[in-house]
Amino acid sequence: MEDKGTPVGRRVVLGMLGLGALGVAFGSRAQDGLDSALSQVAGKDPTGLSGLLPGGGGFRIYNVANSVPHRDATDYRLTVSGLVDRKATHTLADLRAMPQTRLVRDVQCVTGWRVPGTPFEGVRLSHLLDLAGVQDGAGAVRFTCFDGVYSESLTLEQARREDVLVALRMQDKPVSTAHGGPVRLYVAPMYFYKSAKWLSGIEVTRDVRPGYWEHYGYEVDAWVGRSNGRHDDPTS
Ligand SMILES: Nc1nc2c(c(=O)[nH]1)N[C@H]1C(S)=C(S)[C@@H](COP(=O)(O)O)O[C@H]1N2
Ligand SMILES: [Mo]
Repeated sequence: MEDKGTPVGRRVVLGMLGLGALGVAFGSRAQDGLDSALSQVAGKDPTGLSGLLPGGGGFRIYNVANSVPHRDATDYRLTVSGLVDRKATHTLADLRAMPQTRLVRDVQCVTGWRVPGTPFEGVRLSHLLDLAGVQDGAGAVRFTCFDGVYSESLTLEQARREDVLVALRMQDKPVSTAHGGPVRLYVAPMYFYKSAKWLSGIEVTRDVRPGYWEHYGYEVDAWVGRSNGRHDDPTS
């Protein structure tokens, strides 16, 4: 009967008992609540006006799922699987310990909005692929998300570009929950739908498997300015 309210209550209690950092625990819960509330409103906002709310920073917040479970340093995992020699499961600490690359590029959504000069920082996707050892016969990479709904894909050649990151930071701070934190993909030269939020799986496959929006007509090769019938200036 009281099960509904239990998870949050237990988290807070565990925070009090184990960590002793009561203010921090409450502070971060409150922030997450704001972030996810904003992302849920914005995801269903046909006017796009919620992109102008504080925290948007010129971005529209998109979420095709009804809700997104929160993950942080304690429970976040990124799996690398498929046609690889060494399957891997990386924690946030693992990813933070790897070489980091910072890129500053414009972001372009296929619906028209553009945000200039946005810093993204994280691990090159090519580094994770090298760690796993891509097998002969592999031709593509599929990305899955812990929202349980979204997916994306790149060819192996695209995935190995230097401007494709598994991003831990955006706008020079940790990727917020609303923007797909703690870890999102960042594909600098392509329309922003390629940059899967709440990234949880990297699967090396033989062929490209079209992602979520690509089933609704977006192009698989999503180069900014050279796809989807648009003529925007390139972003990378
Ligand atoms: N998991 C997930 N990733 C996603 C999306 C989404 O709805 N779910 N939307 C995509 C689209 S269309 C865009 S434009 C960007 C928006 O990123 P933002 O919400 O950080 O502005 O995320 C992309 N990645
Ligand atoms: Mo988009």
